[in-house]
Amino acid sequence: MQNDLFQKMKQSIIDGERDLSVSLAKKALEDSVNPLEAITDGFLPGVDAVGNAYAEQQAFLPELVMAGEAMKAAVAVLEPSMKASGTKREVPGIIVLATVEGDIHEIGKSLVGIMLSSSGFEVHDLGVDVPNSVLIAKARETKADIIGVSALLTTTMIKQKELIDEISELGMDIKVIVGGAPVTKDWGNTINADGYAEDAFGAVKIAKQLVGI
Ligand code: B1M
Repeated sequence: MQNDLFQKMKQSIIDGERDLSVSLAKKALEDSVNPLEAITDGFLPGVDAVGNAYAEQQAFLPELVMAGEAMKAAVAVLEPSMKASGTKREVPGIIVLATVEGDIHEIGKSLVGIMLSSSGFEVHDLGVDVPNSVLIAKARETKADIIGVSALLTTTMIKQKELIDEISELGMDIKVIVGGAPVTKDWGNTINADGYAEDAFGAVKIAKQLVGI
């Protein structure tokens, strides 16, 4: 039953059917399907399939755009109940989050933000295509404990390194977590990131470790 729903979710993303992905997300909520499972086991495989097809030139930019829009719309339906399921308690830490400059991929970064805020963190999500200077200014303004930066392009990952270098030159006492599809643990180590996470769960785990809980 649930597998059938997940299969339909995957296909709605592959077909770029925004209205269908939204109604399937609503159905998941009606049927008490865990919203995060709906994203990771239902919709995400569709995004991966389109991404792979694009890489193999079996799909083209319009399909990528439509898949992205369908995914974003489905996540928007599921987001409130994901947030609601988080236990609100004393804020364990303040996090400034963004996708790096030159990069407009927002879905993964937003998922990380949702998971962090539903785990109690105060999250300032600055959006996409955000210059390092803006991240640093916001971190200072909010007295943040952590900056989280997402990069989805091999050409924009370098901005994560530049951020860490700049923070180190400024002598700021703040941790940096990096993530995004092309980002690896090795890359995180190479650029001296304080943490790397493969997915949104991992980001919460690392953030908790970094603030000592
Ligand atoms: Co783009 N795109 N895209 N794209 N896109 C990729 C990334 C690509 C791999 C597709 C491919 O070729 N197979 C490829 C990059 C290749 C490379 O760099 N080597 C690519 C390309 C080339 C491009 C353009 C250059 C295409 C063009 O214009 N010719 C262009 C770039 C524009 C720009 O940014 N300047 C572009 C544009 C777009 C759209 C706008 C059409 C759309 C984005 C829509 C949107 O976000 N609103 C889009 C999409 C949808 C994709 C794919 C298909 C899916 C990305 C996504 O949302 N994944 C992607 C292929 C793929 O990744 N399979 C692709 C779902 C999301 C939940 O996963 O973002 O990885 P992800 O996040 C995960 C983890 O990575 C991790 O947790 C998240 C949840 O588990 N994570 C973190 C992410 N951030 C983290 C931060 C953390 C910790 C963990 O700590 C802070």
